[in-house]
Amino acid sequence: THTTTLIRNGRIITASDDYVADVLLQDGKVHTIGKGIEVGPDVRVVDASGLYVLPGGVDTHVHLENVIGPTITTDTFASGTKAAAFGGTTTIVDFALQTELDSPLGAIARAQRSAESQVNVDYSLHVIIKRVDEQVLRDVRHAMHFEGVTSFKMFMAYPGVMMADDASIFRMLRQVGADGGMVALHAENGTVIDLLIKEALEAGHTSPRYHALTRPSLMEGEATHRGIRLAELAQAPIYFVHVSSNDALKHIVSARAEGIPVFAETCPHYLLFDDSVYDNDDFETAKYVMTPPLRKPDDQKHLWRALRYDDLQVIATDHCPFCMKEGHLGLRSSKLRGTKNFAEIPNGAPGIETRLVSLFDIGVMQGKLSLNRFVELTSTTPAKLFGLFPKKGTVAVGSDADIVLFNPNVSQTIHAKHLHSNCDHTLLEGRSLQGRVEKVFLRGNLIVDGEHWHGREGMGQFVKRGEVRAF
Ligand code: DUC
Ligand code: ZN
Ligand code: ZN
Ligand code: ZN
Repeated sequence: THTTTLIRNGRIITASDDYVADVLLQDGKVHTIGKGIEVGPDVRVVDASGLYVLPGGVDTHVHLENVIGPTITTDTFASGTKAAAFGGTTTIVDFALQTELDSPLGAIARAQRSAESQVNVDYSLHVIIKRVDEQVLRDVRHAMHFEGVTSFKMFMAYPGVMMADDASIFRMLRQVGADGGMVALHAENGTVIDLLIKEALEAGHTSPRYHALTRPSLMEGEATHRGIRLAELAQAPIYFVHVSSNDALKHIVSARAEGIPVFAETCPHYLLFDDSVYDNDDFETAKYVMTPPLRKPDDQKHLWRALRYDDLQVIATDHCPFCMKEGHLGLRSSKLRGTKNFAEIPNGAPGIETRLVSLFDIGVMQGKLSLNRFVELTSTTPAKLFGLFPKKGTVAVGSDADIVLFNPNVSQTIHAKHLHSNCDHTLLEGRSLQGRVEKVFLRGNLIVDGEHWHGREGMGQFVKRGEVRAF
C-alpha cells in the first residue's frame, strides 16, 4: 500500500482557484502543490491530465439509519457512506436525534456507536433538539466545547413529533449563537399544515399528490420569516435547510440585505424537478413525497438566481431514502406505508451519490454556475459554515487529502441498480448526465477507482468541528 501519491497534471478547482499543477498527498494531507514535482519510485503516480482535481464533496444534510417516528431510513452508515464516496462526497454531516429520554449527549453517543464500525467516509453529526430546558442547554454547551458538535437542528413542522415552539428555538439561537455555533431550522408552519392534512383526509383525498397540496410554499415563507426574526432578536446566525420556494427565499434575501447573518441551503431535487410530477394521481408519485415538496418552475428560477448571487450558499442532498417496494427493513423503510393515506408516506428521497454529477450537468454545463461556484456550494461553504474548514472543503497545503478526480468529458446514464444506496430507486432513473467521478481519495487513501471499491467500513473518522465561519 502507498501512503504517498502524486496526482500529476490535473486542473485544480477550488472555490477561488483554477490552474494546472501536481498535488502530492502524504500522511493523509495535501503535502505540496506545484509544477513538475519529482518523486521516487515508491510513490504512486496518478495521471490526471484532462481531469478536474476537486476537494472532496461535503454533504451537510443526510439521513442514514435515522429513526423518524415509526420509520427508519433505508441506508445504513455503511451503504450510505459508500454511495457518498462513489458520488465524490468524502464528508457527511448526519443527524443524532434527541429522544424524550436522553440528552443531546446521549444522542451523539448513540449515533457514534452505530456509525463507528460502518462509516466509509468522514462524518459528523448535527443534534436534533426537540425539547429545551436548563439541562439540555448545559448539554448543548458541553457538546459544542468538548464533543466538537457545533450545530443543532430544530423543526417548526411536525407538531407532537419533532416541532419545537418559538421560545425554545429562540433560547437555542441565543446560546448557540453566542457560543459560535449554528442552529439549522426546518421552516414550515407545522400546525397550519397539520390542519390542511386533516381536512384533505376528511374530504377523502388520500393519494400522494395531496402531500404537496397540503404544504403550501406560503407556510414555508411564514416560518422562514419567523425564524429570521427570532435569530435577529437573539443576535445569532441561522441556517435554513432545504429551501424550496421563492416565498421562503424572499425573506432570506431581504434579511441578508439588512445585514442579518442568515444562511441557507437548497437541494438538487428542487432544481431538477417541479410540481408537475404531482399531476400524476397514482402511487408512483410517492417517490416525490419529500418535505418541502417540489415547487413551480418560477421557484426554480429564483433558486438559481440565489445560488449565483450568494443568497443560497449550500447545496446539500437531504438524502432521506425510503424504498418504493418493501425494502430489506420491510414496511418500516418503505413508502408503501402510505398506500391508503398520503400522510403515512415517509418523507424523503435519495440523492447522496448523484449530487455532484447532477449539479455539474444542470449547473455548470448549462452555464448557470461557474466551476468555482460549483465547488463552493458543494464543498467549501458547507465546510466553513459547519466548522470543518480548512481541514475539509478545499485543496490546499495542510488540508486533508480528500480529493475527487472528475472527468467532465464523458457522460453517463443513471440507473438505481448501478448506485450503492440500499434504496431501490433514484429520481434520476434513465437520465443521461455529463461528467463522472473517476477517482476519490479519503485522507490520501484511494477509495474509489472507477467502478472499483477500495474503501473499508470503519475507515471514516468522526470529525470534531469548530466554530462557524460565516464571513
Ligand atoms: N426534513 C428533512 O430535513 N428531512 C426529511 C424530512 C423532513 O421533513
Ligand atoms: Zn426538514
Ligand atoms: Zn433532512
Ligand atoms: Zn445501466
